[in-house]
Amino acid sequence: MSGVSRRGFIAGTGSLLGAAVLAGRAPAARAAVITSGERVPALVIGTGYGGAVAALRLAEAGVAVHMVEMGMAWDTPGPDGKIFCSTLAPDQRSYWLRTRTKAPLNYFLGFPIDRDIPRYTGILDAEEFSGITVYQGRGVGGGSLVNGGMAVTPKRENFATVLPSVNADEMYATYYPRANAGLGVGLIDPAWFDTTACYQYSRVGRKHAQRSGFPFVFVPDVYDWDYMKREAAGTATKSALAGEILYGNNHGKKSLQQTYLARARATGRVTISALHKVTSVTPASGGGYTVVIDQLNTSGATTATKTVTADRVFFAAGSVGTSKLLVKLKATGALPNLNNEIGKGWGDNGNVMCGRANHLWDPTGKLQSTIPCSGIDNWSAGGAFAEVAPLPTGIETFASFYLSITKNPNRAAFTWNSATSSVDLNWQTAWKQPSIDMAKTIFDKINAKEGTIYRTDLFGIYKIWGDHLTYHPLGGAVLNKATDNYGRLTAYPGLYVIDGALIPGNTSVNPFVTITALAERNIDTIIATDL
Ligand code: FAE
Repeated sequence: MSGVSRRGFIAGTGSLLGAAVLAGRAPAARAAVITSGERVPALVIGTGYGGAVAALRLAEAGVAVHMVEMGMAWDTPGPDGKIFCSTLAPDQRSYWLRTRTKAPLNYFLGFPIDRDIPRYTGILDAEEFSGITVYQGRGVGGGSLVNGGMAVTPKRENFATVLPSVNADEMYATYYPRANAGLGVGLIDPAWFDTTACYQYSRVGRKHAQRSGFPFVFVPDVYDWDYMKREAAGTATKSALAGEILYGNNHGKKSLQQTYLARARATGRVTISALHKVTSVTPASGGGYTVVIDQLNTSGATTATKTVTADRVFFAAGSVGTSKLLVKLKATGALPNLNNEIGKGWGDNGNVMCGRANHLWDPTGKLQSTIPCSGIDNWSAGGAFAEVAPLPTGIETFASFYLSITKNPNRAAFTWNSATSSVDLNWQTAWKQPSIDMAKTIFDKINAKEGTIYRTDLFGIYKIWGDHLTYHPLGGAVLNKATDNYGRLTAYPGLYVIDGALIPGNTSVNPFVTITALAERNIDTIIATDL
């Protein structure tokens, strides 16, 4: 990271100055801030899974890469000595430019739990469209900063519906294993699972699933399971066992900062500008692309606008970020020849949440690991895969809580709204009904068997279903439709899509392993044939 000026670093991160890293964590990716007038061989928009894979593999192939990330660097502790705040005490670090939290599970015992916070470029964006709130990570590491780390490879038999134009043999022989290795995926020790207090909620989930005849599966994760054992034993600082998840984990979780981005940085060819947001990409007169970038401060205001030239641009701003950019660039004439599939095929991975009220003799435990490790698989029979999710409130709730991924067939489209100069998404809340029906194939049966009922106090007053949100936006620049079969935007040589926007709305399980594996596959071909 030569050429990182102290002034530039501060401007780039917008972070409080302090110790560089927390004890026991690898240094996060540091920024050398991009300057106006620069020419870069490869510019990657966004630092999530797709972007991190592209940056690492391009750098390994000898290409200098600049990554541009609208969120913060998240490499510097705040005044409390921690980089990230806990879900139990959200502060300004929690939300992207909001003055009030917008917790996915926004009620408890019928009372709203959101609270006022200072407006800041926090880590979790609850982006509101008509009919759906889309949660996304903001910062160097993208969604890997905020997610549960559940690292699931779809069942082979479902792959043809996930990515119909992709050779499954290649994916399962080469790219899924490569992605799993690169992400540091591991499985909980089943013997420890059976005894530790922090997974009592999952064991209750297992018991109820099995008594109703549903297959119960352990789900791999990128959390360091040995570290969690030490948390439970009291020999390591608690993170998963201290309510840390939605707003970042200070220890234990292997986010992209610890995996792909650390390796990319170690090549010496990758630099990252945090708090920089790409607003335009258009062909440059002398070849390559002119990229316009706003530098932001921690209030979200633009402090500088920079123009750079890139030989190649990789759109890795996430399903929503990439779709919004491409739809705008096509509609406003910056990239008019993008095809008419741009913005289409967007889905919510069928996400729907619910809770069940257990009997008083069936407690789920007041200590709950924030990292889910198990699921109920009813995909082939009922179209639902339900993750047994934690409710880490610190008190006994007698609740079982689930995030279901369902085979919801509805797809939405992003369109340019010239009146508001912004991008709309035409999803409707009623489109979640198939997801609710599919989730009910599991939970109606369990409730009948156990003599239990749904919780009605977690998403409002007398509201059972969390049908207002998704954690898993997918699509908007679908592979082999908006792009060629490797993510190339063929009307514009040198422009690529390499993130969740490529996936047509559903992965049958949690999506980031598939996003990573697809990016590995596409960049292999792009490096071999285009560079
Ligand atoms: P993503 O990781 O979203 O990265 C895109 C990056 O681009 C972000 O850092 C943005 O800030 C940045 N960006 C956007 N627009 C711009 C712009 N104009 N200029 C510069 N930068 C920009 O994209 N998935 C799982 O598989 N397992 C889980 O357990 C899981 N749990 C989740 C829990 C939560 C609360 C959330 C929100 C998501 C969860 N996900 C989970 C979903 C997963 O994180 C998501 O699918 C991936 O992060 C998407 O990867 P992409 O590379 O597409």
